Amino acid sequence: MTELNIVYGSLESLLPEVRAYVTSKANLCRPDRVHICDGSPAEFKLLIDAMERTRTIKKLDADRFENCWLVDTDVRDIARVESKTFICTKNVDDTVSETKYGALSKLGNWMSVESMDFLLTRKRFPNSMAGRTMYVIPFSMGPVGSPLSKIGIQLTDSAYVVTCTRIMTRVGKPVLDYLQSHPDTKFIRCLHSVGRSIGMMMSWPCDPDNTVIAHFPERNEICSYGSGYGGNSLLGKKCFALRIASTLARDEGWLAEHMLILGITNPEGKKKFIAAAFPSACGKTNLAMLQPTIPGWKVECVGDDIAWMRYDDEGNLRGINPEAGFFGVAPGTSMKTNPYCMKSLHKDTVFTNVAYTSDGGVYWEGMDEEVDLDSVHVTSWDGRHWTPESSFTAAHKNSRFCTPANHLETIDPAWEDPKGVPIAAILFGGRRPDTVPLVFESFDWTHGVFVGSSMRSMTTAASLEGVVKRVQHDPFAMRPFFGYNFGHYVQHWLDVGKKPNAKLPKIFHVNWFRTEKVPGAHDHNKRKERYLWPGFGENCRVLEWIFRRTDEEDVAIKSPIGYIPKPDALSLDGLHEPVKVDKLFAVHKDEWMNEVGKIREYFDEQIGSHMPKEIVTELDKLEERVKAM
Ligand code: OXD
Ligand code: MN
Repeated sequence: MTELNIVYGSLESLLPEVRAYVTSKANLCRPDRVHICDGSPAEFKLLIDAMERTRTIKKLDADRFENCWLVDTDVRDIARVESKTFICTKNVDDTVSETKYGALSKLGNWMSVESMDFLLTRKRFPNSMAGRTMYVIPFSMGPVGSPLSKIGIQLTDSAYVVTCTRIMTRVGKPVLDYLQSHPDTKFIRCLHSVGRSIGMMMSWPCDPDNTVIAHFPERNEICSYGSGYGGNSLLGKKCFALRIASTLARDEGWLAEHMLILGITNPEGKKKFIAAAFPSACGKTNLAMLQPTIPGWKVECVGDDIAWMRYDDEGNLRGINPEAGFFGVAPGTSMKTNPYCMKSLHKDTVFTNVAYTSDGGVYWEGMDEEVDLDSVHVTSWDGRHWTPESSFTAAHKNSRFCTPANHLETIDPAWEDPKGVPIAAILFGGRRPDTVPLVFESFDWTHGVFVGSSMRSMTTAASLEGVVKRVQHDPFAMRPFFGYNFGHYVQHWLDVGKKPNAKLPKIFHVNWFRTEKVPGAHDHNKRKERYLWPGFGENCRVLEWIFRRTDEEDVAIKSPIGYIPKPDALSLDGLHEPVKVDKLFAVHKDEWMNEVGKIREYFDEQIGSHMPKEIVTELDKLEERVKAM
């Protein structure tokens, strides 16, 4: 064991258990230096200096962007890598359901604890931090000290990861102080290294061929090697707040979900909170920050990606946003689609893989109103001169902004309430060009759990793999984030609904993305489609209907798939263009028979006997109702 070279902070500020963790991992990864993070401005300066030295980071024009930075990654390290992400448990069944016909599990990858330990401690991590600094980040997911919050200690050799974690979580001194005064607190161990890359001065070291992201729920540990990007490296986010937290939630009787939380207030001043699950890059951030177009309504944001929800003593399901910032997809974000977000991106923000303009600003696809492309040169995220005629995109499709939540004008006053906010409705949704109406309400909790289990959506660029646009199953929008066997997860949702005295939220499904064929239009023989619903700020019309339904207003009629708005119940006054309500809400027998078939095939192949009987019964009942149409 060698003496650690502590260059910032002191080992004494750490609890003995934390100190032992740091020491053992430092002895494995062999960093040159150890820095114990306190979250201070002085530390921020050191991080920026370190990244400027390696040319990792570029400062944006200070007149327009106060303390804003741009980072470009290695072109091979640009998204989450699902095939290299594993859950390691003693028994396979604890992680994945029984698949049929030898099919690979699409709901998580299992590896034995022993094999993964061998790989990590013998092949990946030894000396992986040589030449670099190991940062020790004490962080809290959720407000420090809230009964709904959890603590993590992340070790990383990436100053970029520290900088983003300072935005995305609560870090440093308050967490250390909390641990000192609550020495029995369990913490999640999070080890991250960008890996052994050639040349220590590389601006974006990574080891893509050997990347592995491992979770050990039985010992509350995460180990991530080889990637510095997003959910692969900001371990508080997907690895902790979803995969590990979902297993904690199963054991402790709560829910950790891939959901935004918003507060919505009607013109009479009545407020409710709604949680909504959509797959990655399907508009959670835009919905959470929505600017309503109907007069008198207000929407405020509690969180845009993750919700932790737990019953209080009165039986209300209360939710917190465990994060402290937004790590949102940049392309498509504009003054038109998300004005509040755009305004908050001018301060304390780190942009990753967006394009750079010659006047020191940023550009991405969709920002055409904001940037005068005639007067600036644009350099694409991968360093090429870009013009609107270029055959490649200026920003990477999965480029991101990382910005503090409290800079948002519409951040909800209760967003850091340690008790959380009471959830009145849960929405599931995806990108569905056909079949699925704009909104429907489930008949009851069990049916709602079935609706979540059978979600399908078009793929997006948030994952490195499977980028081709096709509709895939994405139950609960959690497909890449389950910490345990999906069949058990569904059972847990059913059990949550059976809690005595529970005031259960109503469950809905929404689809902003239904299209129709443009008559006569052909584009290289491809079908040309247009959206049937304007989306964005107009989605408040759907939220209004949901709000009224949570008050049991008589504004719904029964359809074979759930309750839909009565004719005229959806407020359409003031829409710029008329919408085709019939097409938006049509439930076609042939499409739904096909849907039932796809869901059955998927349940059968992927979940088999692990699927709770109640959910299979819901599928049978749906089929009967559709057949009877
Ligand atoms: C995210 C994702 O980064 O879901 O939030 O991929
Ligand atoms: Mn997400």
